[in-house]
Amino acid sequence: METLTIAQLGNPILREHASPISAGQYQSLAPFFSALQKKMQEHDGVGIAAPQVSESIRAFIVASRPNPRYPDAPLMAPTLMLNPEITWASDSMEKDWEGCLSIPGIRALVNRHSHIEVRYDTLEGKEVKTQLAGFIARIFQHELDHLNGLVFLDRADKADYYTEAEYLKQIAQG
Ligand code: K3U
Ligand code: ZN
Repeated sequence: METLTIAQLGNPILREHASPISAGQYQSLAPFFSALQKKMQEHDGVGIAAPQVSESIRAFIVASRPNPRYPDAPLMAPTLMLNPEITWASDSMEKDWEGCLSIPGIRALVNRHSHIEVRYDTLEGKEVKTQLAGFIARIFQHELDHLNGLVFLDRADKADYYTEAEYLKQIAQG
């Protein structure tokens, strides 16, 4: 497996609509998904989508953990989600801070559905239907956007774009 590189904002791969994966391909992609997870962990991310490493296929990993911004975030082991979809979304929305491995050094406030119902396939081909809330729902929506050619800045007000330095000065450290 070639070393994976994270595509940065401006790379047209991030603007593509990623292709569904046929169930027959799942197992043959296992080495790629292992490398994808390693890449996410190397960069300390809580998620990563296949198009971010230039594979335009409908797959991502979600891996929540408590962190300074989201101290109550549940611990969720890295979970691979294939052909994921939102099947229901709450009317209630929440604004909170996001970052992106493809847009280093920038943070923004993004409005997301607070509760969602989703479906996805596992690597073994089993369908999972579940409800997500809070930070995990936020990560899922952020990653699903990557499969549809969107980045978090597309959903933020320009007045809510912060550099990492200003975010740390004004927001994270009061
Ligand atoms: O902003 C980041 C973060 C890391 C740990 C805890 C809290 C925030 C790093 S960026 C990140 O993990 C993205 C990963 C991406 F870009 F590949 F999708 C996921 C993400 C972070 C924050 C909110 C929603 C999604
Ligand atoms: Zn991202």
